[in-house]
Amino acid sequence: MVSERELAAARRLLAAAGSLAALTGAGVSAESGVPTFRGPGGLWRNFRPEELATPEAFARDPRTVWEWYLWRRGLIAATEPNAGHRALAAWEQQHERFTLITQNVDGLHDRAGSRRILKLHGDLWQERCSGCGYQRRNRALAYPALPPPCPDCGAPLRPSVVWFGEPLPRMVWAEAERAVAQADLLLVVGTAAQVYPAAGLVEQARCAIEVNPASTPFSSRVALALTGPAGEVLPALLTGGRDKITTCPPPIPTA
Ligand code: BJW
Ligand code: ZN
Repeated sequence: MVSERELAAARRLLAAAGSLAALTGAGVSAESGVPTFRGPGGLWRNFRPEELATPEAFARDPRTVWEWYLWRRGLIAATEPNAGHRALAAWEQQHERFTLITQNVDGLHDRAGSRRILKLHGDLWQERCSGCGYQRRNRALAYPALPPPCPDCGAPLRPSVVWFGEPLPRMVWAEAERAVAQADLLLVVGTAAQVYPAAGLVEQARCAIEVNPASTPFSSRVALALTGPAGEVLPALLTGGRDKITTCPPPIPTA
């Protein structure tokens, strides 16, 4: 768990930061009841998420891939944003120079009230045609036939998310890199930081604080690794007291 000393050090870094960026991953939604990708609970009908989140899987078996996404839509539709999402949304309202970058496709940051969100891996509630340029937002939890056909050309629709081997949306990625380059501090929240290029943003940060109950490849390289759940740590950090200025220190060795 996070000590008062660590929280105070993190608050000092936040107070010193003129501009802030946050990179979130599946862990920020874990306390809402959304399963993460890796680790316990990551399996669905004996499939590993990594096996389904690929263009090859969709080409081979679009029905199974759609069933997985519709199952996730149903599960997410029944959840609510948690205190971690809300703390980030509140921070955005109070600070001009803040950029939220997420790898999540669940829409919980939107529902918590965040307005400017760079979605690196797309959106589960957006669909696009695998043939023509047709796109639509859709909250459907079931379809008469899978994969659903494009109303314009009849080709299979697909979830508008980024699968392994696919490029990230170019403008979104460019904005995320710019935001991290300009930020005095990057909060890295609830990501195993194993998927690139998103994880590479942590390497580009001038100074970073990690919020995660488990350690990641970056835990020993960030200025502070706050070992706890986002729903507890973010409210304590972002809505807590403000201390005096400091500059980014070298990493604090973990006990
Ligand atoms: C808590 C918590 C609590 C729990 N509070 N925390 C460089 C090196 C090696 C490989 C590559 C490389 N560059 C690219 C690659 C290939 C590949 C890749 O990264 N592979 C690695 C796995 C090795 N990357 C790609 O293919 C990317 N595309 C690309 O590079 O394109 C290049 C290209 C250019 C031009 C033309 C063509 C291609 C695309 C990656 C797309 C990833 N997509 C997915 C699916 C999205 C749709 C969907 O949701 O279905 O994105 S995979 C999945 O992983 C999803 C996630 O966004 C992403 C990251 O996962 P995340 O968020 O880190 O979740 P978990 O589960 O791993 O971790 C959860 C964490 O939360 C844990 O640490 C817990 O401890 C923590 N936690 N409770 C806080 N309460
Ligand atoms: Zn079409």
